[in-house]
Amino acid sequence: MSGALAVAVGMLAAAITEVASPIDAVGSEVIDRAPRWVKEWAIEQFGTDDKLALRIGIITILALAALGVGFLSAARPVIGMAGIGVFGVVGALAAAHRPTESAGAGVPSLLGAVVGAMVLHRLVRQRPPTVEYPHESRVPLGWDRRRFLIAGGATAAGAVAIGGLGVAIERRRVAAIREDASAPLPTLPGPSDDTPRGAQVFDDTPFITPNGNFYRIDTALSFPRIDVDSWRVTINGMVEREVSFSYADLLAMPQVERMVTLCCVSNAVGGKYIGNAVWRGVMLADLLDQAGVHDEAQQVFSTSLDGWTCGFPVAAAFDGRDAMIAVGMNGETLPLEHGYPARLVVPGLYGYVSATKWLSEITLTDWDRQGYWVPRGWSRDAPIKTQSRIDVPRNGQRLAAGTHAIAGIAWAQYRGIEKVEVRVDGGEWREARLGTDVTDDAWRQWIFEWDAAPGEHEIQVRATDKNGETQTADEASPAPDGATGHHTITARVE
Ligand SMILES: Nc1nc2c(c(=O)[nH]1)N[C@H]1C(S)=C(S)[C@@H](COP(=O)(O)O)O[C@H]1N2
Ligand SMILES: [Mo]
Repeated sequence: MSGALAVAVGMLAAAITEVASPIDAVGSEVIDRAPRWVKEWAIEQFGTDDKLALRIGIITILALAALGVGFLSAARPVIGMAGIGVFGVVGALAAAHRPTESAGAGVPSLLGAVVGAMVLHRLVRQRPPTVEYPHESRVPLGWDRRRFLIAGGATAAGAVAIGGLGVAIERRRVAAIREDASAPLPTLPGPSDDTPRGAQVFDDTPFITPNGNFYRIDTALSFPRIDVDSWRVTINGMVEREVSFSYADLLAMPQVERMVTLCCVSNAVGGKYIGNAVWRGVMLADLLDQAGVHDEAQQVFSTSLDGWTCGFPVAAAFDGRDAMIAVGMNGETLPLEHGYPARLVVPGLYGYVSATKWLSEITLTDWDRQGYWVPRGWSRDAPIKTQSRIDVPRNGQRLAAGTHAIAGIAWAQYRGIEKVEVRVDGGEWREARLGTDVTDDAWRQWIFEWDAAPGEHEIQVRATDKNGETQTADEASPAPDGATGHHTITARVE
């Protein structure tokens, strides 16, 4: 209970002073240090809920440790206080070590530990001395026990109340950012997020992914501190002149809208970490030209408000593809989850090398600097691989014999999709009908009419890009540069 109070006080102090909460700081350190397979496993197990799972994990470990320490401290209170102290120091070190926090961020954890230790000290002092009684009865002395329980209960209640207050303050902070983010963007002529005619050829997967359903992948446990009025994105490094732009600057510049399908490198074959949106913003090349990029620059390296980094070749900013700093998504202001106030979107590159959310800085540099995921075993260069997915029928679905649609999506951003083929039970590859070719940077839907005979059937799909390259059948896991293989499902026809 003293441990819980310690954590709660730490969280409250962190919320009040707007530094990373001790739990999130430890969580972020865990995320940064965990080996690649642990992260992949976590993403696979918990998907986008991996952050919640991690928080619950940390709190569970803390609770178990507190229980253990609690038992030991019944005999020797010093152990309890030392235990709380150790956790306080771990929390403090984790918080102070975050790339966006100063040493002061450790204070809440230490404060929490001091309060926890003091309360523990008082609690154990109230306990009856552990002496042998000359009685046969094992019933302890009534009033002492009751007082201990009351004091313990009060401590637990205090921990819950203080922890709750900490959570409430953090909620208010996020609500204030969301309030800013709800200001509408200046209007652009023409429709923005209407589904182009003929692009939607089956119902189950919307051609344009609604913002609320768009996958979310990032290392952030809480949203970074964002004050849109003072926010700026700076372009520096190997440039003629450092330039920086405020949010109002970006909104006042010529805006473009581009449909781009974003995809995570950790998307397994058939996975759901992919989404298609109409992004609105300012062309990156125009902004880089204002800074004047030096010839020796190799990498467009970007940093987020929470210290996350990534980088892609300078060529990708100037080869004509629609790389942009986006401020809008599907006709709305860029949602907080997807990088408000601004993020990078680069067609054809996986998100982990290009799509920095909560953008803060763009540095033109060489390849010596490594983005967040590169030293963690992921490739420096990461063009999106040509892939396809079956969305209808669902894997294992039971169907009545007769005609059924097999349908799904295929993508090869920046190259474009030329052809999609379907194969049943290892037979001939047969061409599917494709939805409208809206842009090479977005996925294409496809549909295939299947005459289903009774039995269990294996269905596979493969796509060919506009360079004439057909996706490989070789199965590879997401690391280090994207999964390959044919998405394969089974259907039972009765
Ligand atoms: N600040 C920040 N930006 C980030 C990341 C991150 O961890 N932190 N993850 C990247 C990865 S791996 C992907 S796939 C995309 C996902 O963008 P989304 O969450 O908007 O779908 O964001 C990228 N931008
Ligand atoms: Mo990703």
